[in-house]
Amino acid sequence: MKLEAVIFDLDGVITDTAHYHFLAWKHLAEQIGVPFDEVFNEKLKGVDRMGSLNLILAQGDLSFSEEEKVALATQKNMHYQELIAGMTPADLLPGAVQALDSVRAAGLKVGLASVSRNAFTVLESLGITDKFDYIVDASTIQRGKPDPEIFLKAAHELGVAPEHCLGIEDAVAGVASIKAAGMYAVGVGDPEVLSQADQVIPDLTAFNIQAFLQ
Ligand code: B16
Ligand code: MG
Repeated sequence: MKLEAVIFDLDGVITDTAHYHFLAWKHLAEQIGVPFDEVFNEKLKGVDRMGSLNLILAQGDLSFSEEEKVALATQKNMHYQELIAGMTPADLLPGAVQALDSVRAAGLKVGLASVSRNAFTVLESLGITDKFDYIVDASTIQRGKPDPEIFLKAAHELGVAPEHCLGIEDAVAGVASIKAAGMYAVGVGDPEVLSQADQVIPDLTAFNIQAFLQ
């Protein structure tokens, strides 16, 4: 594989907003009587806001009108935005800045593929917006992960063929999205959970771009 670009996921890879999503969804789920734990939360990782709400409602065998669903999703998002309001560069996960810088220093393009509509705000708070050559605007994406759309869009905008891209993800749906896009997938987390990934590392401190360039 001739590597030309690395496309990063945000939540759970670069920063632990995954935990804030968990807290906000758990609060909402319990309010409507749906039991919510870390195991169920795995299914929501990388899935967009309405998709996540639909999974929670299905889990509780609940059905709401579109209007009620928009209100619930908005409530979750406002809670989430309160939780992320105090984020600073100290919230970067170990190895994140080094991984981003090492990719650019190696002469490769750097992309971001997050389905979060809050991604631009989070990147600004972390102070890393300028480390990316292209950041997908989640509001332009029709189909969330595991659909390959978001990774294909990033590759296209970076001007790199998918087979020359490497994607990095912490979510099962995200790894599936990378593989469906025809890219090499590096999973961040548990190898048993991310079994579809080509390689799994515990966190970005273990990411070595040089190993992919030889
Ligand atoms: P928002 P990623 C995803 O971000 C999260 O993993 C997922 O849990 C969340 O529901 C989704 O963003 C939408 O986020 O409500 O902020 O638009 O992993 O693709 O960076
Ligand atoms: Mg993620």
